[in-house]
Amino acid sequence: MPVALSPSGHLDSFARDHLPPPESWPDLRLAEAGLSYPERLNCVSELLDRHVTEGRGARTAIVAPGLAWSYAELAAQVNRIANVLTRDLGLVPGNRVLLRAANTPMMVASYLAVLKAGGVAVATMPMLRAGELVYPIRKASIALALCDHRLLPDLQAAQAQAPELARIICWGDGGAESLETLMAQPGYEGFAAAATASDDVCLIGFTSGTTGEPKGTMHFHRDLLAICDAYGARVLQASPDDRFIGSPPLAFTFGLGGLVLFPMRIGATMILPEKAGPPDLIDAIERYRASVCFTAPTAYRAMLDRLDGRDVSSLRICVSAGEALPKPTFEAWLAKTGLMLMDGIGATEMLHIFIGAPRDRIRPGATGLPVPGYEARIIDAEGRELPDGTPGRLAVRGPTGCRYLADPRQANYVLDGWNVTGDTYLRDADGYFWYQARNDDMIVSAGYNIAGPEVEVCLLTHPSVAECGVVGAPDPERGQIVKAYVVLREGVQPGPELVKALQDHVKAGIAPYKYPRAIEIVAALPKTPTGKLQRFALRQMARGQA
Ligand code: 3UK
Repeated sequence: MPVALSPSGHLDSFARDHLPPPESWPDLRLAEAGLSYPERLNCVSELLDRHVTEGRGARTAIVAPGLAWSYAELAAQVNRIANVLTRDLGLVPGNRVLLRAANTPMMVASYLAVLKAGGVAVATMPMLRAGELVYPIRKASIALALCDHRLLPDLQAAQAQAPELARIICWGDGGAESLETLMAQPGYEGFAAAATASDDVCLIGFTSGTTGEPKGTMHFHRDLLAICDAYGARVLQASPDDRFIGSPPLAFTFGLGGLVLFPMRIGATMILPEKAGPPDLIDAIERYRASVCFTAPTAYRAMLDRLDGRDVSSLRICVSAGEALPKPTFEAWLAKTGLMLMDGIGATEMLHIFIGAPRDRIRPGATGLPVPGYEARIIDAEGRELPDGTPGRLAVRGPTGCRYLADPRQANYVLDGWNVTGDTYLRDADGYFWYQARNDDMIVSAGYNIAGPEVEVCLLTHPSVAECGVVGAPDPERGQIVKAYVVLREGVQPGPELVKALQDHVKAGIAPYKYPRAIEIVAALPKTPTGKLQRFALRQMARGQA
């Protein structure tokens, strides 16, 4: 597609200079999606300042342990940080800023301040260690970081290996050089948003690559609004009185959208508990009366066992994404809470969810329908569209799409203007999309194609199973055999009888040739920082290499 960009508002042209070559861009279909944004756009004016100027400044923006900020208070914090960035730290529009913190109010304010000042935010997962921080610093050429002081040591260690990171400013330690001290300077109350173009890059999200180096996905100011105006308005349909909560880190675009952008677009409240593991999440939902929850299917499953005697009746919308939602988890959540989980597939490349169903059109077991504004289809290896009912590669296009930072792998993700996510899906006659597997998660055993996730779904219906992962293990006779790694529920004793019972359970539930010939009981499954099962690590274990 011809890529015609608006005149940039960046002084530092790094982002524009490292966009993919025009021929490998995805089609970006804003008009077709019924979306339009002005040529000059700073998304923070729309997400935050507009609420203050239009008289909603007293509404609650953030609730966290021991703290509540109105929209006006959040705007004031953001202005002070933006002044520190530009006046004390020399930030010019287009500079990248690394952000390192848990999901705290200061993290949200810092993120928004970077965008308001025209910077490019590069948020990093709190659990990343020094070695993993070096790559994004170098790749995105980052000279400045804002960091929660509790997470400083790993960033300092990364800085030793990536000296281009010239300056780290911390908050929370109360020191003379701290962000808070700088923010308190007189004259820092107001800040005019940088006049960025709607298609200037405002964030680089690094994928938690399962193999190879992480990929930096670049997103524009308008993209942050587009996901709110497409998925948020047309599928999620939350209201300004909703109170959003969840577990994904803001460095994962699932968390950024679900916990910050969607609530801010409509002037709703973000709840930011300090900890957000499944037990903490239940505590926080109860304590703060959260009504909209964003987390992964495994977290919903883990919460299920702990819901007895708890009051989560404030919940009305529960979004599940990041991994396939097994139908047994959907059904158990419905039975316990009366709520249908809203499944949705998103990707860092697409910024957020592009297939999902509004609450009144959920079909249990299916991911859903293309989010209005997006198109999706199933293609074969040559890129030809396949008929309904046939599994193939999922391809999507819409207002957002993949733009890797200086990365030849762009050509693998975008084909003919379509974003090809690497997932095997099928579409039914009613237009619903059904997840089958990641393309490389198909197991070929004695000539049969077996989707690992289908076996996982079946195993999860057994009462002894807490979590599981199913992969192919090399086998001299069959090429591969189906091997299941299983985490047992608390109090369940492992043993040969249990293995046999699990195998029989699968044979009774799905075609018997799919049953796991090998089952290994493990204490935990390997996961990415975004909480996804690392099937490649299981495959390595199955090959005896781990
Ligand atoms: C898988 C799903 C089945 C799928 C994400 C919501 O997960 C997100 O982004 P990532 O880049 O991973 C993308 C890949 O994850 N996946 C995600 N959701 C589902 N598979 N059912 C689902 N509901 O393989 C996809 O290609 O980490 C999710 C919003 C923003 C995101 N970045």
